[in-house]
Amino acid sequence: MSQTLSTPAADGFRMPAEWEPQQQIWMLWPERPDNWRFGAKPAQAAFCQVALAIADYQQVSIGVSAAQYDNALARLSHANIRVLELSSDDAWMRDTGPTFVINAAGAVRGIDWAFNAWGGLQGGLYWPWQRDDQVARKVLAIEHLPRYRTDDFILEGGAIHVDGEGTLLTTAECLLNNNRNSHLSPAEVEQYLRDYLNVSTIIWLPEGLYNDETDGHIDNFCCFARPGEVILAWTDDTSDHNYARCRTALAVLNSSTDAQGRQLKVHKMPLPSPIYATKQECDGVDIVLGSQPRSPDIRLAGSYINFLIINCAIIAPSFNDPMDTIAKSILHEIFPDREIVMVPGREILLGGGNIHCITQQQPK
Ligand code: KQY
Repeated sequence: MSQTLSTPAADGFRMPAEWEPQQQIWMLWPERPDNWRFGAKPAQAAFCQVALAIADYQQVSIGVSAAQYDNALARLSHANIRVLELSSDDAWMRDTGPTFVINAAGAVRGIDWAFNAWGGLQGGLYWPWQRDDQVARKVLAIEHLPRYRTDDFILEGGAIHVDGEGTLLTTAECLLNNNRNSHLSPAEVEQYLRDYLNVSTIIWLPEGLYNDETDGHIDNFCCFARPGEVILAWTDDTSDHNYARCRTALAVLNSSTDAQGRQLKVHKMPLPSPIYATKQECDGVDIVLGSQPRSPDIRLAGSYINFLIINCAIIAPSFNDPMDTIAKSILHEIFPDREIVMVPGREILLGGGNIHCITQQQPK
């Protein structure tokens, strides 16, 4: 694995859309007891359900510590699943794994963004994060793929979505947050996105979903469905903290054109009813100074937008909510050529994210 000193755009590489053909999906095994209740055992079961659902369609590689290697291997026995020893600080492959880029000849490379655990010492979610920051490099080494490293630019994969045709969606709440790249102006942040992802149009939503621990990652709030079409989390409940966020985002999307000059079609995806952790769920999480406190009073950022597109299917979270059926039928209408597979998402949500956050697609 070599480090490439140029930038992807200069070398003719671009980030493909999630619906473009994929080689495999990368994941990590959850273990830390100050994030996942009861020693991460329920979370491990939830991650297994996600990995096995994906493996029905395509290859999955999952990184796990030496201590948990045998356990993960035994629970993920499937011809399409490869279990690899790979240390990390937690299990958010979307954010710590590489962002893959491709060129017209079909070559694949990876971007290894600097990572600071969603805000470093200014509101970050734990310390240290050194092993997480090494995940992208290790994945690219395993795959023998060239690596672009941005030592001076922090980004998590969940903070961006692209349409593969020059348009990027993100939120100012996250990417312009002082706890990420305070040394850069908004124009300089945009230049990094253009240079590394080869995009020409950047659509900034002011905020993501209310109470998202990541400072409003786009992947929990709004995503592309295909070029020219986006799906936005939605509520009509005026008392919901997300009410103003959704309307402001819709206004931005309605007044935006994408890189190809198209007006965006916006599909609304209803939010599940507000979700809170129970006291028992919170009590199962170790209390560690510097880690995210857990309380039954804190609304969790549950959203059906946090789904993963794979080659022939959509893997989406369900929340044991009547809205699950509606969300599934909306996804079915938007993606008629893909099977819609719902996997319980509550346990992953308790840890601070969902299916999109724990997966990363590697393009063909
Ligand atoms: O992408 C994500 N949603 C990661 C969230 C990390 C939460 C750690 N408690």
